[in-house]
Amino acid sequence: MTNNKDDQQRLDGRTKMFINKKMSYALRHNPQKYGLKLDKYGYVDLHQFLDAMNRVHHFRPRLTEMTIREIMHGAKKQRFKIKNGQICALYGHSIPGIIKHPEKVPPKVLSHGTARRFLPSIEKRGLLPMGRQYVHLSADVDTAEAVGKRRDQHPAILKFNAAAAHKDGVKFYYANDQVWLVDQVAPKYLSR
Ligand code: HQG
Repeated sequence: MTNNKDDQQRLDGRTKMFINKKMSYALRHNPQKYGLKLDKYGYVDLHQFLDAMNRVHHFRPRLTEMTIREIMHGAKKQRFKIKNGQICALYGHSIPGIIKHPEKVPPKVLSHGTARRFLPSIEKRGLLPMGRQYVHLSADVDTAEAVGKRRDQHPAILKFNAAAAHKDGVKFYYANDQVWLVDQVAPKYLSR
């Protein structure tokens, strides 16, 4: 690990966002492009990850563990986790092999923020993972609102009766304190 305080101070918001995006891309969507292989929990060796990121993107100054930790701590969303010299994305995966997440008992109610234009389809088919491995749910309405605003200025916030679904045997996976994952959500558990 390089102690690179000066390098960090030079990192502006745009650079941090760029690094964040590339980290998400590598750890959620296309590790292959970086010559990386995630384990079944989505983890990869941190040093291999840093080498790959630097090789592909030619970061100057070089991307270090300290910079990544700084970005992670400063971010509003907890997207990544570093543990035992490995790093993973906590949610959002779209790679072919299913990534396993810890199963947990959910809060009684979860929320899902979405675009109003998707509602007719969601009312009919329920929530589906679409391009990702899992449906993503928010622990609170503010988070759901922020998620929905990515696609609609006035998003629809759906209430998911997680307690009823859990009782019926639906499995819930924990990503972080704000984000929960399920395989899909039947329309009967959803309300406005
Ligand atoms: C919608 C970001 C039509 C669903 C966010 C959503 C989150 C349907 C979109 C995380 C549907 C999928 C995930 C159906 C679901 N018919 N539309 N039957 N079922 N949809 O991006 O939940 O910033 O894959 O409502 O903040 O929006 O990247 O999922 O609008 O936490 O860290 O299909 O990604 O996090 O969109 O977002 P997404 P999401 P980051």
